[in-house]
Amino acid sequence: LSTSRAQMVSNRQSLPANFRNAIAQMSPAKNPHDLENVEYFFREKLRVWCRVGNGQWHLGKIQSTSVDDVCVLLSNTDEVVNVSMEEIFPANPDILEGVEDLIQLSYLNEPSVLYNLRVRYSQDLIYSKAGPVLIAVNPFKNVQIYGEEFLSMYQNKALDAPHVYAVADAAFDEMMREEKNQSIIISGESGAGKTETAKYAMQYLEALGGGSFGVGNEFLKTSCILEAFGNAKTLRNDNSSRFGKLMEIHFSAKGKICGAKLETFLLEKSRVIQLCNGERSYHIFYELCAGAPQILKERLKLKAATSEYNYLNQSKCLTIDRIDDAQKFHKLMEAFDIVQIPQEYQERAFSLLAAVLWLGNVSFKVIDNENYVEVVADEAVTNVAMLMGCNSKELMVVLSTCKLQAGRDCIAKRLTLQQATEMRDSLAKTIYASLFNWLVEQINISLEVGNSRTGRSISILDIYGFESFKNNSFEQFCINYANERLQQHFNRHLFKLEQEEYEGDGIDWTKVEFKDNQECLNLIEKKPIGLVSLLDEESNFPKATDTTFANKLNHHLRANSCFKGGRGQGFRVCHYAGEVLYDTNGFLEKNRDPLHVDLIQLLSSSKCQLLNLFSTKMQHKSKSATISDSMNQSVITKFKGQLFKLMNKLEDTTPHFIRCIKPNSKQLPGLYDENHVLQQLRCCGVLEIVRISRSGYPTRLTHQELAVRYGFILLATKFSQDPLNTSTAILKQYNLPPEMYQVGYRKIYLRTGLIGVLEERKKYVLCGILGLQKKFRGYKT
Ligand code: AD9
Ligand code: MG
Repeated sequence: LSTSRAQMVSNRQSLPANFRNAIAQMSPAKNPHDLENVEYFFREKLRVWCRVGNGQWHLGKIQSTSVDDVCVLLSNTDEVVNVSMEEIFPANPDILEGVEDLIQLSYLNEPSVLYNLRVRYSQDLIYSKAGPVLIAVNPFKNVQIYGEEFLSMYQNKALDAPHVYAVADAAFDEMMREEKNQSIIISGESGAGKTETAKYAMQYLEALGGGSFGVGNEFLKTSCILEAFGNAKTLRNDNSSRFGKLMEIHFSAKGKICGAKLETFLLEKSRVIQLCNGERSYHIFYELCAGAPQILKERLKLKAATSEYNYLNQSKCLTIDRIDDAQKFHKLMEAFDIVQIPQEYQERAFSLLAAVLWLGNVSFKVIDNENYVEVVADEAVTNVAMLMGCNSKELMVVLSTCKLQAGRDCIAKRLTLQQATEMRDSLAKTIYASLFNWLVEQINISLEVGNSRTGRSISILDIYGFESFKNNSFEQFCINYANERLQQHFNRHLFKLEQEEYEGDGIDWTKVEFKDNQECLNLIEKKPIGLVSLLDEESNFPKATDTTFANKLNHHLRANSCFKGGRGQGFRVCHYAGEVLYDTNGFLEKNRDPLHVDLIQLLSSSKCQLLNLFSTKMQHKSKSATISDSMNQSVITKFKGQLFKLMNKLEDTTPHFIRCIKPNSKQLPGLYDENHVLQQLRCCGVLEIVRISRSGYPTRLTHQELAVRYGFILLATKFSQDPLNTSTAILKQYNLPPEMYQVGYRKIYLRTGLIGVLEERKKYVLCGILGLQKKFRGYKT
């Protein structure tokens, strides 16, 4: 090998000057926009991408160049435009149009990646790969690539095109082969298709490892319950999951499913009491109202229309296009039976849902000029009491007063209108969140088959993607924090993979630089001066307000480069996916999420066993909080603990990453909004993978592949039995500089852009041969 490399160094001197220049300047990291040699592209009449006034990318050819800008003839309109050097990138040769794996692209720039995905999307090829990562572009329509036929093709390895089935299959194979736990980590923005993708992955694993595990489709049925109680229509997605979930599926030594475990993260409780215009509360409320049989409706005192409930009517959105809530309710009842929730518990759960709805209609009247209130004794409060199995007088007292300890006595103090409303809403949120957690427990009981833990498992993570809105609050902060952690896991894993591949193939591993997000994680997690610690400290301080919290952050976190202060109550964080401005308004209260002792007592005095159960859990929680550190109870600390547990679990698995992309914000098929896609490619780190690969050798061809594609240039005598020798002979023949490639045992590793050079060289040689042939024929005739 070393002799062949030496030969190549000397051969390089014989390259034409412009060609040599092009290659020499092609070494990575020299130029941020790839087009190191505009002159070369101009002379060779190669296609380039250029961004014109409207921000869109267009293909074209360079007509002339000057110091600062370039004149380009656009291919689609024949228009000539002037663009600056920064807005020009090399386009890939035709043979690389619509490649399955972005890593195959010779030029890994943003317009090329966008175009490649677009070409595939227009042919309903919604899946692509970016090295080890699967990219799934949401089709927003039924694409005929699922179901039994495809399941069996992937199982029999008759198909290997990128697909979520292929990812699940690879995870399964690796688990069986290596006896190592696997994970499938799905991310993407709201509406990008994470939950659907997770369901297809579960469908595949259920088909593969079914058999002994019940009657089949258990996972999909549990998804139906979870979606009814944990999903809602938002402005971004008609079926948006408002919680994160991890489904851990266990397999026997024979590869049969022997149980599963579901874990959920941070349900959005505020949705129960407060809605944005155009959004809905959790599906289950509308499904219950639309689908409950008359007898149940009467028992639950349900009103005829959902619009009569204050918790539902505030957003002026009660239905979803093309969704039949009543039919969904019937599906849910079937799922309840599969999960074996006893009839009486189902009814108790429905009673609590109705109680929550009626709670929203409970009203207060102000009884003195200090704004103190009492509950209006109407059908709303009577129904709540009846549905909760409580005494209505007691309920009214709890909702309008709070008990204060005065020496040995306990006195009741009236609440103001605002305090009473908060108490009422807090009760509604507590009941709903407890019901959700209880359902997750029931699902877990039904999925657990024996105690046969085998160490063979595949965990599927469907977690909220990075969020950056105009107004970002505590929820976005938690979501983005989770994404920072996942991104770090992703980066580290990718680098490990790269390194392993290089080392395994016997080539030099020169350390590839990569952007770690540790600094941002420090900003959030560092003790005692990190965002989480400061938030907890301030939440525990009775006189603190959201403004004092913002001031505290500005004062203590300045030194961290990921922290940027903000005006008033705002602060900005530079996340890996972009800068986000948070508004501290509501942070402290959401983080404290107080459990009122009076409410817990009310629940424990109820005749409803479910409420008794919930109150016992809460009592346990509040007791442990007073015994140890009360900060343990804060929402952010609990979330952080859950995240750490999750990361530890994932560290023990071989990860498989799926990045879901939403092609447009209208949830419509066939619409590919480039800017929207680009923003997500940046956010979910797809361009980061591309960047990582650029730092190394993005193009990898086996020796056989190289011989098939470019070997025609060799004389028959130079073909060797040893594919490695053939490869080096080919590269020598093409006069490629040795610093631009590495020769491994199995593969050839090429630097960015080299494959394009090879293609051009091949064309050049072929033209020469064709010209000769023509001449030869002409001579003969
Ligand atoms: V959220 O963060 O929970 O708000 P997800 O989970 O990323 O979001 P979801 O899976 O719910 O998005 O997908 C949104 C919608 O896109 C679905 O309701 C489907 O209508 C549509 N979708 C997603 N993936 C596919 C698919 N592979 N085939 C067809 C799809 N339609
Ligand atoms: Mg979802």
